[in-house]
Amino acid sequence: MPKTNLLSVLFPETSLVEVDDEPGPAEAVDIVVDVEKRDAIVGAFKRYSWLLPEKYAMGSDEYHPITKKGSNFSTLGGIGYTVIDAIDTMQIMGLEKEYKTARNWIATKQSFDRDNNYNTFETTIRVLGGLLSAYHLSGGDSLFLKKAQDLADRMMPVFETPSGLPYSMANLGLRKAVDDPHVPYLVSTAEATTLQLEFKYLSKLTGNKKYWEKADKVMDVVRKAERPKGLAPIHMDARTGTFSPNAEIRLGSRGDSFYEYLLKQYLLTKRTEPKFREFYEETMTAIHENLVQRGLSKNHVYIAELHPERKADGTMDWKLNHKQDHLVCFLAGSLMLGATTTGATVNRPSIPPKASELTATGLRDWQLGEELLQTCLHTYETATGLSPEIAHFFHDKKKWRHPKRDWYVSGNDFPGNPSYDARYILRPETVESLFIAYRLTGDNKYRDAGWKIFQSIEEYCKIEDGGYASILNTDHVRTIKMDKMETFFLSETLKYLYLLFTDSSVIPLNKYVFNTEAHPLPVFTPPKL
Ligand code: DMJ
Repeated sequence: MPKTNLLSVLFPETSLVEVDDEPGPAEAVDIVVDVEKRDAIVGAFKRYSWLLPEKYAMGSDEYHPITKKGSNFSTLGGIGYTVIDAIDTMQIMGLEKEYKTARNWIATKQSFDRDNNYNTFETTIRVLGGLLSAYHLSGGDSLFLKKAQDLADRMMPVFETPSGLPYSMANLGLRKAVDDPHVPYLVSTAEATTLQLEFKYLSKLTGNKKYWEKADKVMDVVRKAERPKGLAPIHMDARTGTFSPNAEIRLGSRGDSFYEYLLKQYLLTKRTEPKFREFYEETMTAIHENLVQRGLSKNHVYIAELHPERKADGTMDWKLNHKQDHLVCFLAGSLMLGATTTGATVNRPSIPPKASELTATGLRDWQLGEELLQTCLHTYETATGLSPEIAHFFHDKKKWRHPKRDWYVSGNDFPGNPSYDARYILRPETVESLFIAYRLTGDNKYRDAGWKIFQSIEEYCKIEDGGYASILNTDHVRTIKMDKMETFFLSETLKYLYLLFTDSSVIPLNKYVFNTEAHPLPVFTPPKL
């Protein structure tokens, strides 16, 4: 089967901007496209995810697949949250018609001039990231860069805090930062530290150093802050630049992409900034030392949380909480990618890497990544074959009651009243890790697992006349669908599934870094600004 890059076939006049070849996982000769499965994923995107939103809700921020309606964050109109998050998936899948329609909407109707508050982090990863990828993948279509710069300029006031940590919201129309009136200066750690790839790449493209400096300053503040056990609690204070004393430590919500971007910042700028490598390595060691636990039934490894607790003498201590968010599953692929880059003794480790090509910490992280991915797949062993939002792990032998599983859903009363934890909201983290694991090993078990997940999505989340919905209870076959299709289903879940079945020349891991919303950005040498 010849290697095909759909983009250069579809857009020959603006074929992919060349990116330098970098050290990193070598292209494997045996990672070839699986045409049938790849095209089935394209079919899902095309027939069920895109055409109907185009018909009913083009340009709306969010899409509701059951009522077939769009909704916007502002009564003044949408900013194209969904379509911008999805456009690079169209480019990568080679969906010319859909791409042209989307681009035309962005060119003629899209506006950020909305007097409304938008979350700094979500807008950066989904919209700014989407525009930057679209710019690169279009071969430099200036429309996307102009939009990206317009958006970033409207958000820049968020960095004007005493410490430099960003406010959590921006009013894009008024070009003003917005603080939370109930908890002033409270910043979520992942949100503050997941802007750097996007703002730095924008500096590289525009030659304007202001984006770089503001984003990099945030990392300097976080680096200097005292971190309990070498880990990062999920909240910070934008006045002082310190971690909140009562905040939990977790790799799930509000913590996750802090850990993800440590590695990715190092890789994006061609490994020229050792401070990120050091920060990443220290932090991974802290995870191994403090959070890694094993299940009672199957001995699966999981990443627990630490919750602050006041002791009888009034001092604070940390207590393990044996819960793992679905979000944590990004870490499996991230550890494997880190092992073959920061943890490698050679520039291009084999596929799969030989033990002799990895350092001791590289080997340690590779093994944890592989094992954690198996745990994430273990959480997909439910009635629907889909993983819940949150898995609690049995840790007390007296309460342990499920010989087949290491985990359970807390407060689940199915089918009647499932807890929030029981839902599957079309999240991507496990398929993201499967994609990375497959590219780094060539082991078909990862494709098989991804295909199984895709089939479960087809069976339980697909709405027959268009779109995909989140489901309320992963552990019941008569689960109820919710009228919401998260934008990350289009930007991440289907993109990573697609890339799992393409050959490895499509967005190769040694030339691209995916932002946390799966928007690929090309690696580059830091510009002299
Ligand atoms: C996405 O918006 C990003 O992956 C983010 O980092 C975490 N949450 C969702 C997907 O689950």
